[in-house]
Amino acid sequence: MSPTQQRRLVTELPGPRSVELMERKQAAVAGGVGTTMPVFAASAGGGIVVDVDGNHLIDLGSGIAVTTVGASAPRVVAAVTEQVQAFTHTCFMVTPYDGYVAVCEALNRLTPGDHEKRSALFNSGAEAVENAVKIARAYTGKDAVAVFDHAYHGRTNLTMAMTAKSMPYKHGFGPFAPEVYRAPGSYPFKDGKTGAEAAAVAIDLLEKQVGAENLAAVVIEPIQGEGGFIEPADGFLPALAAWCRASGVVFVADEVQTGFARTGDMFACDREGVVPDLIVTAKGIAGGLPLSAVTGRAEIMAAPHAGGLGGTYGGNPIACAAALAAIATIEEDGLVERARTVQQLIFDKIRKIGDDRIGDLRGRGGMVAIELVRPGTTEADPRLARDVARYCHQRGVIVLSCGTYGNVLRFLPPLTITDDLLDEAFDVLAEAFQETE
Ligand code: PLZ
Repeated sequence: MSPTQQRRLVTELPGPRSVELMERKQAAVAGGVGTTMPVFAASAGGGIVVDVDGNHLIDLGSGIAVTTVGASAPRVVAAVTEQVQAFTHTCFMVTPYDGYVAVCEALNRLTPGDHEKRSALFNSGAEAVENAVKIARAYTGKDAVAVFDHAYHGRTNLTMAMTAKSMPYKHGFGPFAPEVYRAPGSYPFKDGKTGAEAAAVAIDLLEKQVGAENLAAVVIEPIQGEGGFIEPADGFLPALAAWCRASGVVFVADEVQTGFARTGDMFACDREGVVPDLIVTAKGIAGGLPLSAVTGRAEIMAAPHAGGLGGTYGGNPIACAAALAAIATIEEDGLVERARTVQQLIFDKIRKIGDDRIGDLRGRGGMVAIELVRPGTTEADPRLARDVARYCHQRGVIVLSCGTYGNVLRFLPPLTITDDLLDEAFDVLAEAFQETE
């Protein structure tokens, strides 16, 4: 049952129960596992997270872009309940079940391009990225993988190598997987380049420093997530995809964060008609249950030998039931369109703030960010980002920061949030700018 869709604070944040749980966390949970807010959740749904003290917080984070359909979407709750009563697990590699096949059919239908496709299911975004690299290597017989500045692809060993930022993701955790090369991307706010110009720089680097004949895959987030919600200039992705196609390099879109209606298209690649060879999905795919996938051209997906792909839990039946229900919710409730409305609403509210420390307002759909800078420059102001986020947190609005320089505030609400809640959340943000030096 969805909580009352209203912000309501009944204690200071964190309240006494959260404080108590935080103490238990410190005594029991490894210190390496951080939290954005010291507030423990009791229930969540729509655009609200209710904490253990009864505070109702407005959710502008969706648990990092996961609960696009809400954290207790009715269809998801019903489908999961039904599946959990039937069976929780058999292992698809032992005795398969139809939910897995149905999710693959849905992915093959929904992802960009009308070529013949196949899919394989995994548990986390990082695991799926790793498998996309395995598949691209098996198909091309080549080793090298190209990624970009500000990229985020996960925390496993290979994906740490692919992720750009050292602290906190990589620091002290090496050595990292070899044959990963990093190219400059497109960052219009900072590089002032057109998409074609930025692509030419990246392609030149890859040709000269790696060589297409050594390159198995180019892996790219169509809008970078953790790295700062960086939306490449128009033409960058199509130019890169075209170069890959002409050079025998597998073009892999990491749509873990951007996928499933988040950006106002079913997938972010759709906007410019980019058709990736492989697309990696997770997060928004299953309404909060752990599921991820690699979907791609049938001939590429066929490259690994039988038994070469898998994992005990990959495509768990409960997660698959949730995914089918989440996808039905997105399609039947028009959440792609809703994401565009959400973008308009957020853009309008932020433009009204009119603070010259907001250097850039960017993003698409329900994936919007502001980059905070010293007025008139592109110089990062991470302290302001931290203070504004803290102000919002204390008033019951969950906002997340991101960016290589920690100076980006990102807004990615569940697409089931009401207009009223959005309006109120961005009033709090406006207040935060007024109150923060
Ligand atoms: N690719 C584009 O955004 C996960 C990371 C949170 P997993 N982003 C949130 C954190 O601090 O760990 C992400 C992503 C993109 C891959 C991943 C990895 O997905 O499900 O976290 O493994």
